[in-house]
Amino acid sequence: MAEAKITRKSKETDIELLVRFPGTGQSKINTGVGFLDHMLTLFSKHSGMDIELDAKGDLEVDAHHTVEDVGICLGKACTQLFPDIEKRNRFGHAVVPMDEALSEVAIDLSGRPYLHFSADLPRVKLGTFDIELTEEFFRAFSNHFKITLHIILRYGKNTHHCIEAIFKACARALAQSLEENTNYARYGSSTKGMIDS
Ligand SMILES: [Mn+2]
Repeated sequence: MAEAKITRKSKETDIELLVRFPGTGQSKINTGVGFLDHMLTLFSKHSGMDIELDAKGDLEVDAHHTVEDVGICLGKACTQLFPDIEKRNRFGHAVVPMDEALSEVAIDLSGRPYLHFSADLPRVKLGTFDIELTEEFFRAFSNHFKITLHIILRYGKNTHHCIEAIFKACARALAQSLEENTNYARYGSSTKGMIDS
């Protein structure tokens, strides 16, 4: 089991993060933003990564800095944990329903950051979590893990369900992309012979 530890302190947030892979289904998450804790707990479970996270952010402003900086730290942790993408599936895809909502996510552990985020969501809050922070979280994550990440919400009515379907699909697609591939272990997953920017 490999682990990565990230400590990040700024004037806006103070974050300690430990990620283990392959995980045991355990997570201990406290960001002060209840909905984000809920999303990261299920992200941990479905991605196969154990996440221990303690984040203290400037919630008196709003949840923006906390959500974004947690995404940055998670991306950095994954970069540390997976230096051997050539041996893994590299691509991952998942379509995940959450009751009436359906989300599709495709991932390429490409070494190049790119986020496509297509979700028609109302600009509401779930607890202290602004819905538009979902995109900010995944942008920070894809920028710092340097992956190509396409997120599409196909449909859905309940905003909580929609966001949950997105996080679950992302976790499942990520788990697939991270699986070790015996063929690629022999000859690599890139025709260039390397994965980089
Ligand atoms: Mn839920």
